[in-house]
Amino acid sequence: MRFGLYALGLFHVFLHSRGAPLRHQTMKEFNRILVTAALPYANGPVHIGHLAGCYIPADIYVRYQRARKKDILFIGGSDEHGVPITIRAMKEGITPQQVVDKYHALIKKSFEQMFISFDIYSRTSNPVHHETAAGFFRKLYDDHVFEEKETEQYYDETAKTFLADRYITGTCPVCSNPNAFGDQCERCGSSLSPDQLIHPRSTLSDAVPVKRKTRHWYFPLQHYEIFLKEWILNGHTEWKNNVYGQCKSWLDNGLQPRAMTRDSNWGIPVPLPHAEGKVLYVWFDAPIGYISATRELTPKWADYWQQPDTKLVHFIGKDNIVFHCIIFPAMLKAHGHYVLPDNVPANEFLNIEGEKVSTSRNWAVWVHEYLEDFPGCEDVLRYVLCANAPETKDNDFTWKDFQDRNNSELVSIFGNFVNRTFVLMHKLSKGKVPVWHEKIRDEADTELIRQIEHTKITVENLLETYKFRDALYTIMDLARKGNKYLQDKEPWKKAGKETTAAADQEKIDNCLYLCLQLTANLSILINPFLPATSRKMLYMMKVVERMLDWEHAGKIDLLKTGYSLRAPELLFRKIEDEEIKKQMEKLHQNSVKPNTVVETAPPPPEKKPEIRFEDFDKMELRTGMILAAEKVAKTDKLLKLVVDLGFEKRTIVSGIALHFNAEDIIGRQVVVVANLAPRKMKGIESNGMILMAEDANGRLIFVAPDEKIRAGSEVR
Ligand code: B3M
Ligand code: ZN
Repeated sequence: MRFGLYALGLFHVFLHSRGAPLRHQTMKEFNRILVTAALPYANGPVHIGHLAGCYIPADIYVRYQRARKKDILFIGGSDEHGVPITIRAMKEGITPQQVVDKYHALIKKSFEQMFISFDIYSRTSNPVHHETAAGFFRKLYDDHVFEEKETEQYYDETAKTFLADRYITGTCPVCSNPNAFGDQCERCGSSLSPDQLIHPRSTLSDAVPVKRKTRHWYFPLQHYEIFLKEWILNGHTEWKNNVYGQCKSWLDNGLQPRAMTRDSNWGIPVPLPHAEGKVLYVWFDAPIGYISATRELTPKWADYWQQPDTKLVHFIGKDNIVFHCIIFPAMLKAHGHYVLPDNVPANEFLNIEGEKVSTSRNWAVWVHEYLEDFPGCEDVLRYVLCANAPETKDNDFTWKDFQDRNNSELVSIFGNFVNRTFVLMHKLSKGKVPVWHEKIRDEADTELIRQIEHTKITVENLLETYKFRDALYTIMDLARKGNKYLQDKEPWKKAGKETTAAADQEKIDNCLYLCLQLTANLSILINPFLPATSRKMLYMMKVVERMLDWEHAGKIDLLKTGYSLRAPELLFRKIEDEEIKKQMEKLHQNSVKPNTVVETAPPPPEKKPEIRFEDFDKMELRTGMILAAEKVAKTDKLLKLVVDLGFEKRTIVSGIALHFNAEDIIGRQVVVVANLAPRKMKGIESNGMILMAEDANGRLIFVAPDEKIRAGSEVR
């Protein structure tokens, strides 16, 4: 077991080092640490995926560094701007302010109850944040960092507002989902831009949006490409593979300017004259929220943000990597006065029972509901989410695994060891810490002492390199070894006689002494992971919080001989099948089933009356090729085409502009109804018709010969 684990640990170091083992970490001396955890959108409660992805690892790291007496701050808060908030407000029929007030309070409480020990949990609607973010923008503006550009964007003439990508729905060009969003199709996962949607509609009014000119300030990311490449790809080879890989792919693909402002009335107003109706882009202001919250917390905030001996660490989920590794660092660099992150140990996603978490489908385990259903089991969730953390790849949470890990790891290994130790001490040593008899120390004792010392160092190395799962496993392994030691020594067998021989009593003493010291060590080691459990152990040992200082780990004189300890309390309770069954039912009952049909089943076709062959034969159908195509001015749907019919060229106006870009269809083979009477459309005479097939979702496909054929060939 042990070799397996160490081998794994080494393998990781080797992989991550990319030939320069921990170069950055060993070379740089830091005097203070600033830890941030992603600011969750205050548009809904937090679920266990959020905890596993970012808050639990961040909290473990912070608690560990605090135990090491490091100067460290842990910054969090709610992200209260952006489209997610306004969409939620629309859905609930309340104002954005009411949305953020409601969810900020709920999220904050969930974090507190899960013992996420922020030094501050702020919110981006605070005045100090508005001022900090606007000031940051203004500084970049004054330094002429931004490029000002006018572009065309979708505008809803009914709602009289520009539409954020999320506010536009339409048919997905990839999978034909009729309800895809302008930024993404949630059915097939394609990331989209609003222009790609077929039949775009505004979610505000259902109107067909029109293009309108608008002016915005762009951050020229491309100017930071060389710097970012050097800083990340050469300077931070120790970053996690998933993070490093994503950065590399962004950098390899080349960076583009990004608009840092939006047309909206919810957010931080752009601090410039003539910028009414414009706010800062939520991803511009949100990361600055870390700075604002630090300002709010301490007058010494600038030390943490501006002194180069600060170690800045961002804990986030994988969907936020580009913002924290590329865009925000480029902003900080452009500003010039700030430190850059030393690491961004992002996790992947946690799925639930084999399926992706979906808040819209309610396929999630909500933290506030867990806390209600499992009072007093906060540490159990912390344990399971760390033991099973999606550190290197997406992972799955299942209720069965939750139960197993509780019952056969926390209860049977950790809890059992501590409980047996206490019970035996009361039975065989009058409730007092026995004497240690060095002269009879045997090999098993020596090995256990070595394991205690060794575990401390291993856990330290793993935590410093953000391998929380392996660190937790190592600690559990030590408890496992404690159980084995106790089982092998069987102190209860030597005792219980009328008078226990002095030599036997000495053996009992040594065994209990070491088990008690191991218990004390476990309370220190497990403290960052399971803080409530650790406190329970302190209470049972009647020792003060200071014992949890990391420097005490690895020692075997933590509890002094003769010291009397309290009666044990169970650290963990068994979780019953019935409870798990209930959770499974809850998950399935409350969730909305996904749209399983990819193509909506078409309604029965409307049949036309029978025709005779002569009727059909009246049509002149011919193959053609599109030579030119252009959008008809002032229409959404019409394209003006020039089609080659071999013997002549025709102008045909076709209502396919919502489905095809003009430039994409030039050169296509088509079938034309060549003898259709001319019709005028928007002042253009159309001479013929292009045949299209249309599916139940309204998607149009060209009907064309499936091989190249001379233009003008007859179709019949
Ligand atoms: N609110 C996105 C998210 O919750 C965003 C994070 C901001 S961190 C500065 O995933
Ligand atoms: Zn799709």
